[in-house]
Amino acid sequence: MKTAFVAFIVVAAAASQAVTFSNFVVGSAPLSTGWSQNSIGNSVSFFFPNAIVGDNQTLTSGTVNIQYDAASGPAMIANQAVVNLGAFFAGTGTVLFTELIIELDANGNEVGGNIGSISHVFAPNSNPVWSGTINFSRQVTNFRAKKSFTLLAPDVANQLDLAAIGIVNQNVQVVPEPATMTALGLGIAALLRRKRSSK
Ligand SMILES: [Ca+2]
Repeated sequence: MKTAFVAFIVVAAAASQAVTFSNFVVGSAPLSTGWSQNSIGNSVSFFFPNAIVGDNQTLTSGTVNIQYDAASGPAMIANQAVVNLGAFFAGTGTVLFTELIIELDANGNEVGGNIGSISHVFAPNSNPVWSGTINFSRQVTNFRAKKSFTLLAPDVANQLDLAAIGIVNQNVQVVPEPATMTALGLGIAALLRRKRSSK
């Protein structure tokens, strides 16, 4: 009975671990036109129906930039972000990706330099799907992610040249603040004491 009660408290604490994603800034048209995002739990995904350059497209090169803020949630801290990307490319098609992570203070101002960064190039013959992990140089409760995609597909005659963004997904890893673990432990101990004395 006591074990079930403690397990319930731990599950309730775990259920509140959602990261909040906000302040999305996405550009630029026409490649970013029609963009959307979807966030579930600690994960955010972006969709770009018009992020394509190359043969028979409006542009043969262009950029898409994504910026958003993330908050780790009550009593949690973020220490890592995993990037999952997919791209379509043919002929000369190339997609250059970079991302920077910057800590934010309580007012949403950027503080210090980058606490993490990563980059990747999708080029002819490379795998169309890629994942990378950004380990933060320090644990933070609020941060800003800045992603940049440069799409290039200069025309070469008699071949299909295209570059497009497919999957853009990010998973933020959060862990309990050390102080919270202590408080949670003390809270459980207090509840158990109260339960015991009320019998
Ligand atoms: Ca061509």
